[in-house]
Amino acid sequence: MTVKLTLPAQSKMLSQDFIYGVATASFQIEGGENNRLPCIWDTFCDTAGKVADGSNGLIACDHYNLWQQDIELIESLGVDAYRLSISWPRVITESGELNQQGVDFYLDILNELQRRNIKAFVTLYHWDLPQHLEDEGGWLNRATAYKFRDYADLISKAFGDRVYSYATLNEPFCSAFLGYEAGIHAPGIVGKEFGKKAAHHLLLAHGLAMQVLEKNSPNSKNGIVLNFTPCYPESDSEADIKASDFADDYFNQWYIKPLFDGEYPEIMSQLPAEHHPEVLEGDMEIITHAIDFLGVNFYTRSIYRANSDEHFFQIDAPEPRTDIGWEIYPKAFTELLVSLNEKYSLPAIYITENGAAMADKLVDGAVNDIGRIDYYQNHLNAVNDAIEQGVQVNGYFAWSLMDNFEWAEGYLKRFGIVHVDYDTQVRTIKASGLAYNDLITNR
Ligand code: GCO
Repeated sequence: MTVKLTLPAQSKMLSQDFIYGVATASFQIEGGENNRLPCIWDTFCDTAGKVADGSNGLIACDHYNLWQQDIELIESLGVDAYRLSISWPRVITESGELNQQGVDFYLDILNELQRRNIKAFVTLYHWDLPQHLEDEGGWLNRATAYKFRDYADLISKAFGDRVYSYATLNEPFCSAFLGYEAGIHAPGIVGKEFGKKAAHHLLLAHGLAMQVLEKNSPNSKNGIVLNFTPCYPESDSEADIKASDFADDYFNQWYIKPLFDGEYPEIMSQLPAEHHPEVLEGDMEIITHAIDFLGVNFYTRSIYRANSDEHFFQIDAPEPRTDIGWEIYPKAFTELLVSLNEKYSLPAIYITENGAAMADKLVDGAVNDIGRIDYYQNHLNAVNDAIEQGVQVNGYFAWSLMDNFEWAEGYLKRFGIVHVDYDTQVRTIKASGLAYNDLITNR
């Protein structure tokens, strides 16, 4: 049985220079922990009750050892690009020098990608902060932003011209809010007074890293990856609309508005002073450094109602939902892209992540994940609709290349277009991976 992914015949997404890729992140796939310094996710995993299945990243997909076959796998999918992240604690020593063994691991990968004509989209920070920096306050410590700049400087010099695109950060919302406010991601700090402070240091880190990337890697496309969960009101009531707008500023616009407008959303004035970030003179100038692209990650939307105690109340996600409980609502993807394009003067966009967790079953050596194919079909259409409405999207990355460590969910949720058997490390391309390959190769 073949299920196809299709796009309208005249779609820009069928042109040869539209970039299709697959994405992963270091901690989620690599394993090989003994060859690097500990990071905040190692500590988080070792803390009882934090990760749903009590697992860790010690082995993960064993990509540290299996990277050659994984690159063959990527090539077999027919994609133009591979988005990977660099493990900061693998490439930088505690005293701030390059760790050559770790650098060589990535150089081998980058060289192999180049040899196979696959563009490397490198993310410098996908959440695996070295633990020794967390011990100094992590993203609540302004100095971490400068440590990140130094790391970006050393590693971009070491990589030379092998990288097609650098993203400074992946989803600073998750690092700041989930890590330092809600506490459901590493380092697990809880408190409303922390989230926006961490966010500011992350955005500062981004701007500082942009400065060194511009110098060291002027020919790559340098930018940032943000995630968006568009906010919708439960009803047309003024109160619900106000609640949903507040949530949108708090969760989404907070991370993009400073990049383009040099200021935080106006709701700052409604937050208690103790929750405000410390913004020093010149910070916003650094943060507004021009970017060559904006990476957009999209999975779902959320719905809000007014609430008398808080600014908003998020209601349960309606059906249909993916296996991780996120509503499937592709229309929000189109509306998001169109609205960002209206609000900000954006550079080109890459969809750097989009995909779905499904309760896959490997039967007779195959995974017939038609639910995931359906998700991809509807979301590819949603991107195409946005392009037709004038949004410049230059590429699309499926999250993820393969099943991997899904953060607080451990290995329970599968996002891959390739199945991973964690006992044997055997990879099996799912029906969605075959459909993706068919779409790309038959453009
Ligand atoms: C993300 C994360 C990924 C997740 C994916 C599904 O950038 O949100 O980068 O690491 O695995 O989003 O939750």
